[in-house]
Amino acid sequence: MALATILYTVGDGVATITLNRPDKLNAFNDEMTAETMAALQEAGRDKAVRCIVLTGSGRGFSSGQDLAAVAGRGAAFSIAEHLRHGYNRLVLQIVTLEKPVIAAVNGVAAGAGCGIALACDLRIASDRASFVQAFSRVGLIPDSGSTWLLPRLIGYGRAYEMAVMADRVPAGTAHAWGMVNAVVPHDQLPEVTAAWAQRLASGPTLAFGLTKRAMNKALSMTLAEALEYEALLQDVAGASHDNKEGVMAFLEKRPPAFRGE
Ligand code: LHQ
Repeated sequence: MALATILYTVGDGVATITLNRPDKLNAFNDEMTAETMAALQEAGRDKAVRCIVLTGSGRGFSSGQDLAAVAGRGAAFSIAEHLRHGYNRLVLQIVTLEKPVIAAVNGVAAGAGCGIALACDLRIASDRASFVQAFSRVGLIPDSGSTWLLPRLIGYGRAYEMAVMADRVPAGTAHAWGMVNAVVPHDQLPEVTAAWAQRLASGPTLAFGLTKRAMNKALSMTLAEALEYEALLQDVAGASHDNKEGVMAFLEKRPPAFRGE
């Protein structure tokens, strides 16, 4: 892939997508949205990839929509169409990609950048990171999944506070509120992320993917429906190489050698 706005690397089962417009704190223009979607599609297709890391270059994770890029588009510009063709697809792509996606939040995550971090399965934050629902600062409502994702992660009261106050929530508070899985010293973010990603990439990828599907669906199901869906998907996981290998490894008192299938 010839890329202008992101970096894409694959190694040891992990694909790393680095948003790479550091002068703008990795604000999304149309090209960066398209390249990120293409990279996620490639990571989804590539059997060698069993975990994806999304991070930013420089001092930001992403400042959301590049406001300069949309400012001059005139009255014919439809935000709804912009969302449908861009962030909505990107967020759904992350949530439906059946491999673990880690956001390594290296700095500020604002607006759509915050929504995209929330769409990832796990968030590891630098102690310099912060989260801002910046939308109301520019007279907008939260988008990029924030109205759905944020109340589920931190509850309505805190989510609404973030939306209407639009203050920066520092990494420590985000952790206390359940928005991030871990906070690490800034210079340790790459190595801690690599350790988590390595562990996930050597795990039972099929089961991890089905877990993601089941948990996301269960959020809008009754308990009875979720139990039945678990039963259906457990049949699929139960027919996998990794289920047989996991059981054998347990009985033989050795570590499992999962293949991700
Ligand atoms: C930026 C941006 C940015 C351009 C920093 N754009 N340049 C969907 C559909 C359609 C329309 C609208 O929106 C959406 C969804 C959204 O995402 S709406 C929310 C858009 N994002 C924002 O409103 C956040 C704007 N940025 C900020 O509030 C601050 O930059 C934050 C709080 C993120 C960081 O503050 P600082 O650490 O103080 O950095 P800074 O403000 O000095 O920014 C550094 C540079 O990055 C600066 O450029 P310069 O040439 O002056 O050095 C900024 O202009 C540029 N930049 N965000 N979104």
